[in-house]
Formats: sequence, structure tokens, C-alpha cells
Amino acid sequence: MDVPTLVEQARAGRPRAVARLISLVEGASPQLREVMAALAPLAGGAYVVGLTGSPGVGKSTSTSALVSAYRRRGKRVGVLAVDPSSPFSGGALLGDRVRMQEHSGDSGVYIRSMATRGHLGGLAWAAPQAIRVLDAAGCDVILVETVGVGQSEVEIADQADTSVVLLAPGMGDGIQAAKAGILEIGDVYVVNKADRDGADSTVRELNHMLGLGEAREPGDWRPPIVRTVASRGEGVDEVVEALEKHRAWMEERGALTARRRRRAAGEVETIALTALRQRIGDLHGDRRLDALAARITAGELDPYSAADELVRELTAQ
Ligand SMILES: Nc1nc2c(ncn2[C@@H]2O[C@H](COP(=O)(O)OP(=O)(O)O)[C@@H](O)[C@H]2O)c(=O)[nH]1
Ligand SMILES: [Mg+2]
Repeated sequence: MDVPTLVEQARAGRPRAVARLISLVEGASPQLREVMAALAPLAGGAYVVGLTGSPGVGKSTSTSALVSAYRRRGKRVGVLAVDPSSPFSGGALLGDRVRMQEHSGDSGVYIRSMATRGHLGGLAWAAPQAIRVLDAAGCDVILVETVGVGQSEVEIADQADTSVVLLAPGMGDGIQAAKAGILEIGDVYVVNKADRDGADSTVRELNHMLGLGEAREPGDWRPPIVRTVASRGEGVDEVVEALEKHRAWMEERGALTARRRRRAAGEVETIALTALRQRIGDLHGDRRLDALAARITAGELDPYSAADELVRELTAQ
């Protein structure tokens, strides 16, 4: 199918066309350029919520419960489960698919998993493009769940309008949270598995850690902590409420536009640097590089000047 037809069908909400477009992103297809150009005027309507947290904390269960909550509000929902550790979608995401199954057959929900390992630029490169596909397909809300920990969580937070950080009792989350710098990325904190012992102390610890940050200005966003039992849907409406409050807070002060611009800038930077890196990659064993290396070893040139010369040549192309 050609790109204009695919885009037209995705826009009309055809799940197969949406899936095909995300596969083009995943596979770093040469057609992406054309796809992104066609999608540009169609995107921008969706609100992007990122969900991060240690494996097993309940991200997929919460995502599924959030899908139900948004569907009750008449919203079209996209779910993107991103696996930065795998070159193939599937695998670790299979269990998640089971948890999402109750939504199969609902034409107001798109669920898609995507692998990003092996791409130059990784998550920062692929996620915004997949988000744009779901956005253009008419999703009001896009929930992005990351499988994996550490840097990928921070990267997903960068892609979201609002970031939800999930914790659960008895997972040693406090220490992990501090390590992963997670306390800086959450706009909303969820203590899931509140049916388990230790939820109170997890909330207390989190409260304490969040309070320890530098003094906030009046009117600053104070991330709320919401308790949930995602497996029973408890507390999920409160999460939606917290998300809506954060969105309103951002919109009031122009912070949403600022965040989206910063994200777009990061995306352009990633694409540009990826392109440059590819060119440099192509240069290994290149005559120009060899010639510069020969002049360095002969004492005619220093490496900084050689690098300047190389950059000039690369960017002149
Ligand atoms: N007791 C309890 N178990 C839960 C809750 N939410 C999720 N789980 C279970 O925790 C396990 C991991 O959940 P999952 O959503 O796959 O976590 P993820 O790895 O963060 O996506 C599953 O067996 C869920 O059924 C909850 O609120 N209470
Ligand atoms: Mg999961």
C-alpha cells in the first residue's frame, strides 16, 4: 500500500493501517520521511501520558485500568508498550498483551507494542514517531508504558505530557527510585498494590523523599501520590483526576506548549545526530579519514584540527 493511502486509512481509524505505520517506525523504514511529512498536519491533538516503574509494579494492569476509565469518559485511547531492551516486539510484552485483552474488539482502543533496541537513537528516536501515528489516528489520550528500567524510564518521561511513576510496597522502590532519578520525573506518583502490607510506609517514604526537594515556589506543581489497586480498578478514577489536574496546571501557564517544543527540539536533534553518526559510520576506512590519520601520525596535523576538517566536510555534503 502506498503512503498516502496508508495515512488516509490510519486517519479514518483503520487499525491495520495504524499497525502498519508503527511497523514502519519500528523497522526504520526509508518511507518514514514521507509518512512523517503526511502526518505532520494531523497530529497534536492527543495527550501523552507516560507510565514508568520497576517490572512487576503493575504498569500494564494500571494501563489497562486507565484505558477502561478513559473509555467510560468517551475518549479514544492509544497504548504504546515500548521495549527498549529487545530488537523484536513480542517476547516480554506477551504477558502484557494478556492483561490488555479485555480491550480487544473495542474500536476506540489501539494497543501496540514496539521494540526499539538496535536503532540508532533508540527510544528517543522511535517513540515520538509512533506517538505521532497514534495521535494522527485520532487518539485523545496515548498511554506509553516502558518495559525496562533505568535510562529508558527517563527517556519515556521526556516523551510524555504527564509522567506517572508507579511504586509498590515491598519492592525496595525507595532506593531504586532514588537511584533512577525517578523522583525528578514524576508528575503524578501511584502507589499500586495498596491491598498489600506496607503501602502506608511506601506512601510515607515517598512523601518524605518528595518533600526533601528544594523549596517550591507558590503555584509550583506538587506531585500528588495516589493509592491504587489496579487489579481491581480501585483508585484509577483518582489517577485520571490527578492527570487532568496536571494537564490543566500545565495549560494554564503555557508549560504544555513549552514541554512539547522541548520534545520536538530533542527529536530533531536526535534525528540530525543519528544522520551525522551514520555518515561518520560510513567513513570508517574512508579515504578522507585515512588521509587525516596519516597526517596526524606524520606530525603534520593535530587531532582537533583533523576533526574540525572532517566535520566541515561532512556538513558540507
Ligand atoms: N495484589 C495486587 N497485585 C497486582 C496489582 N496490580 C497488578 N498486580 C499484579 O502484579 C503483577 C504484575 O503486574 P503488571 O501489570 O504486569 O506489571 P508491570 O510489569 O509493571 O507491567 C501481575 O500479576 C498483576 O496481576 C494490585 O493492585 N494488587
Ligand atoms: Mg508491563
